[in-house]
Amino acid sequence: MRRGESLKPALPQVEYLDKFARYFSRNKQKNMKLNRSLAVVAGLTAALQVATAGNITGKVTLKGTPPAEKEITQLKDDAQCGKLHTTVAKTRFYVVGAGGGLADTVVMLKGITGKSTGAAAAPLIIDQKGCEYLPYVAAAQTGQKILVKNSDPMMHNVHPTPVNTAGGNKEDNKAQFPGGADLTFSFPGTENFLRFKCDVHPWMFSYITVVDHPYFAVTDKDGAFTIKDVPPGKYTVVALHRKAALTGVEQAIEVTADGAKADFTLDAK
Ligand SMILES: [Cu+2]
Repeated sequence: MRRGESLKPALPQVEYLDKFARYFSRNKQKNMKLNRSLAVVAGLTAALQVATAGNITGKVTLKGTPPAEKEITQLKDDAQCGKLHTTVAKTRFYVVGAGGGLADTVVMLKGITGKSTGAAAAPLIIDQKGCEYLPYVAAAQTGQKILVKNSDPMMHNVHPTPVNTAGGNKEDNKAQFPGGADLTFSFPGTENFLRFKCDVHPWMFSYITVVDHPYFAVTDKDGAFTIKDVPPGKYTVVALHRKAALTGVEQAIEVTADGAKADFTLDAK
């Protein structure tokens, strides 16, 4: 073999590789353009969805005079828990704020199933502070993580007692030492006012309503609520309160791109 000949077969190969590189580069640019276009379309779709979804806002007002809240004497008499309170710890059955606004009312769309985004949602956080659960009333989606913290210098025992066992909700019971890791709970079935209790301190309760969609809110200290990003349409919205409306008070609403208003008046019982 003469010198030089060995290079000849390599030339077409180099040419081919070069062509391939140019072809790949062209297509890469095309693909990038396509990806950019798809991203723009996805962005527009998301923007349109947000633009057309509306918020349901409203206020829940209590009519009448509720029974007086009672001092939690067991808490006061507990050597450790009592000294964590500088004011009298009372029951939280009716928390009424400005203008008769009723706190701790769960407001949610009714009749929507299988729309939970709970698996991807930020966890609901419940704290144990001053030997009380905070908040007293909350709501979470099915499959959403519920993190329970212990901010107290003593042990608690976190004990959810669900009734929708047919829906897969399981009773649990975990001790939590001071400074211990947060405990995680999650429930696959819907349930109104799923009770959490503490076996160490028999006055400690929290009630978490588990919903199969993200369209719910809990009223604030003045009875106000906002249910965000509801797709336009006609719905039944229901207000639930442990004492004033245990089985719920309903009203029909229509949500447009401008949202909707839904005020409720509940009777003290
Ligand atoms: Cu406790």
